[in-house]
Amino acid sequence: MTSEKKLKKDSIFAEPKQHIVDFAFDDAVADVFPDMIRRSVPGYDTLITSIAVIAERYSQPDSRVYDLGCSHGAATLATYSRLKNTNVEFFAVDSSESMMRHCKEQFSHHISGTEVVCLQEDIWETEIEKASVVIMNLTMQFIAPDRRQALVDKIYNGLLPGGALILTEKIHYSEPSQDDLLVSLYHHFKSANGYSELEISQKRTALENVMKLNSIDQHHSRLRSAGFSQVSQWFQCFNFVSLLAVR
Ligand code: GEK
Repeated sequence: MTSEKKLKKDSIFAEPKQHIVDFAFDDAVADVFPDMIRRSVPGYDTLITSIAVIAERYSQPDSRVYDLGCSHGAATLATYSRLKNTNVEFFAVDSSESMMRHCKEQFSHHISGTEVVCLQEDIWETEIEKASVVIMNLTMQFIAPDRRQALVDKIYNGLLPGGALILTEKIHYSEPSQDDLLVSLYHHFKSANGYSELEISQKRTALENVMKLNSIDQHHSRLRSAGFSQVSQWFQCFNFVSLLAVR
């Protein structure tokens, strides 16, 4: 888990903006990310701790663990702390230069030498091989929907038999009244965490073109089409779920 003690407060959308530009993982976001993600993702710390527990269960000797869209590297760090005395290799991948800078800085406090390979690249460029565990914690939602099946296929092909993909996503419900309920509970969660109505609505607009949500059924069928033999939902808090897919 991240050790950043004093989290810089996220106030990116606190003032009224004339033009809301598409959300980007730039310096401003990367600087406040640990605060933003905890106040915006219900159960984030539980997710991180539990991902490490699941990763430990599925890791295999002489294999690799990938964290795709690692941001500050929280999932890698938590997993590394459970597996550091094994011969598992870690790959932390993020396309954002700002995120990768923070990630390397985080790792420098906790990890000696070059035990985690940090790759600042698009997931599309990442060669996934000999993987026992692939973590995609809240990243698939930022991948173009028409490329998601190809990405899941690529992850499946890079996993060893018995290897696991841990996939956490914000989801939408196809039944409108259910979706409205979960979205409104989620907004209530954000306002309980100190975000104003203005912040919630401006961020929502900024994310509209960038973050495209699937339903849980779409995630299940994509994972099944790729060939995963077992797909289990192990986490849900409001409209955030996490799936464990085993090859
Ligand atoms: C955590 N997993 O704290 N290639 C590489 N990275 C990407 C791509 C891409 N195509 N698209 C988006 N990203 C983290 C949280 S945040 C979730 C993940 C959020 C990266 C992007 O730069 C960002 O760092 C991350 O995916 C998504 O456990 O902010 O809601």
